[in-house]
Amino acid sequence: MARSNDAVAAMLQEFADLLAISGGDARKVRAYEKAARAVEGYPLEVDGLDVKGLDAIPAVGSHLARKILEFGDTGSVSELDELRAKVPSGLRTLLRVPGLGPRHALQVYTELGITSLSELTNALREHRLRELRGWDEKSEQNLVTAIQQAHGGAVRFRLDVALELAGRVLARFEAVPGVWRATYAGSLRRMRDTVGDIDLLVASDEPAPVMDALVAMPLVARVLAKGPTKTSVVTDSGIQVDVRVISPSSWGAALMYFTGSKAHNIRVRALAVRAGLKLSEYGLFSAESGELIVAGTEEEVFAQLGLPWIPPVLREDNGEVEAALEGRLPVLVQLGDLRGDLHTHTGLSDGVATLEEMVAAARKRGYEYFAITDHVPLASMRQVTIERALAQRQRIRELEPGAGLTLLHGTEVYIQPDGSLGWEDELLAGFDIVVASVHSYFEQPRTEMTARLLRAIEHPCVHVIGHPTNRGIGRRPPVDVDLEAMFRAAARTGTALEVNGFPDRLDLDGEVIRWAWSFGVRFAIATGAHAVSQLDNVRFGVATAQRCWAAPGEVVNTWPLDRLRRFLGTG
Ligand code: DGT
Ligand code: CA
Ligand code: CA
Ligand code: ZN
Repeated sequence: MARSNDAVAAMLQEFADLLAISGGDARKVRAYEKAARAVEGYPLEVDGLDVKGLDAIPAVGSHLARKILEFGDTGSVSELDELRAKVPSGLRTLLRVPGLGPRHALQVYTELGITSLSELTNALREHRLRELRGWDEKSEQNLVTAIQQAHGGAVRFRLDVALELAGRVLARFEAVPGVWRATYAGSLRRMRDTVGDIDLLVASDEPAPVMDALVAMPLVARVLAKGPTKTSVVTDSGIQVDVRVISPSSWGAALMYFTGSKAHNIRVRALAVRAGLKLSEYGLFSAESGELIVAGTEEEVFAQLGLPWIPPVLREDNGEVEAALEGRLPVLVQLGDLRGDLHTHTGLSDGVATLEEMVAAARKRGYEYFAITDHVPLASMRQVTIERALAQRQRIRELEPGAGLTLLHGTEVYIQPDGSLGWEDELLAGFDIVVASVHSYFEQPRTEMTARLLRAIEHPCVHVIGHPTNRGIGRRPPVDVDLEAMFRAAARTGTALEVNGFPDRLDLDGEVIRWAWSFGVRFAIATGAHAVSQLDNVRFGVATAQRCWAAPGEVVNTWPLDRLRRFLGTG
C-alpha cells in the first residue's frame, strides 16, 4: 500500500481546505485539490521521487513538487504550518469531518460556535443545522449519513476498544530503542465513558524511530500527519491516534497537558498565572525570567502550584481544582475496595461459563463474596424455570464450603412494562439478592417508565436496580425516566442503583451518579458478566464511579459481608 502517497494527499487536501477557509484564491484551492487526488492515485510511491519525478505527476507542478519534498524531508510544510496557525483548532477539527466541507465547516463554526465532531453530532441530533442558511432537512440527513458511514455508526469509541488498541501501540513503542516511557493521555487516561481519539505520549530524545515505528504498524490505515513531535494516524478500526514524542525531562508537564481535560488545564494554568508562573506542555516556568522551575513529574508540577496530585478521572473542571486547593479532594473508591460482584450470569441463563468457572474466577480475583444472578424467563432465552433455579441454589450451597468465598444465590428479574416482576413474592424472597432491570419496552413515555421503575424500586424483594437508565453506548439512548423521583425512591427504600461496568453500558454514568449521590443513594458497582473475562469490566465500573467522586462507603459491595447481609435483609 502506497502509504506515503496517502499522507501527501492528506497534506495537499488540508492545504486546499485551509486556503478555502481563509479566503484563498479559488483557483489555487482547486489546484491543491486536484493534486491531492492525483497523488493519491499515482502508481509510484512519492516518497522515492525527486522534483522531476514529482513534476511528472498530473496536476503537480514544480511549485507543489517542492512542497511535497519539504513534507518528505521535514514531515511538515512551513506554509501549511502558517496557515494552520491562522485557523483556530476547532475549525480545523471540523475540516476533518467527512461530508461537511470547508464552507460549511466555517459556517457551523461561526454561526453555531461548534468546534468538535461531538458538538456537531449533538447539533445534528437537535436539528439545529437545518435552521442555517442554505441547509434543510435533507442536507442535514446527508451529513449524518456521511459521518455515520465514515465512523461505522459511532463517532466516539468504547473505552475498552480504545484501551486495547492503545496497549498494542504502546507495546510497540516500548520496543523502540531510546524510548524511556510511553503511556496514554487524553480522555482515555481520564477514563471517560467514550473517547474521541487516542492520545499517546512517548518520552524519548529521538522521535524519528518512534514515528517510523507507528506508521509502519499494520493496524495503521491512514497517516493524517507525520512530523517530528506529533504524528496522527487513523487505525483500521477507524480510531484516530495522536502520538507526541517529548523529551524525558518534560514528562510530567507534557503528561499533565495532554491528559487534559482542556477545561481542567485552563483552570490550572490560571492558578499558575496568579502565582507569577507560566505552565505549558514543556514545564512550569517563571513568568518573569522564563526560567524552568519544574517539569519532570506531575506530582512536582502540582506541588509547585500548591496542589496535591489530582487523579486523572477527576480532571474535568468539576470543582476538583478548588477542592484540591482546599485540601478536600475526595477519597475515591478503588478497585481494591470491592469485596465482590453482585450481578453475574452463568450458562444456566445466557452466560457462557459454568457456575464452577465463574466461582473459581471470582475467588482468583480475591473476592470475599460473589452473587450469581441468572435471568428469569424471557421469550428469547432458554427458560430458567424455578426448578432449575432451585437446583442451582442447591449446587451453590454444595460448592460454597470449598469455594473460598461466600456465594450469594441471586436472580436478575425483568421489570415488566407495568413494573411487576413476573415472579411470586415468596419465590423472590428465597433469593439472597434480587437485581431488577428493564430489558424491553425501552420506548415507554416518561410517566409510565417512571411509574414502572418506581414500582420495582419499592418492591420489598428488590435490592438492586440493574443498569438503571439502560443506555447502550452508540446504540440506544437512556430511557426517559424522572431520575430525581428514582433517586428519592431508591434512597428511601434502601435500594441500590447499579453502576454497570460493561463498556457499552457504563450505567449509571458519571454525571448521573453524582446527582444521585446527593439524594443519599447507595450504589452497587457490578459487571453483569456473562463470561469469566467480563468480570474484568469491574474496573470500568470503578472508573465511572470515580469520575463522579464516589467514595467507598457509598458502594454497597465495598462493605464487609455482615453489613451487606443486613442491607440485603438476610443477615
Ligand atoms: P476526546 O479525544 O474528545 O475524547 O477528548 P480529549 O480530552 O482526549 O481531547 P483531545 O484528544 O482533543 O486532546 C487531548 C488533550 O490535550 C486534552 O484533554 C487537553 C490537551 N489539549 C489539546 N488541545 C488543547 C488546547 O488547545 N488547549 C489546552 N489547554 N489543552 C489542549
Ligand atoms: Ca483524545
Ligand atoms: Ca487527540
Ligand atoms: Zn444481567
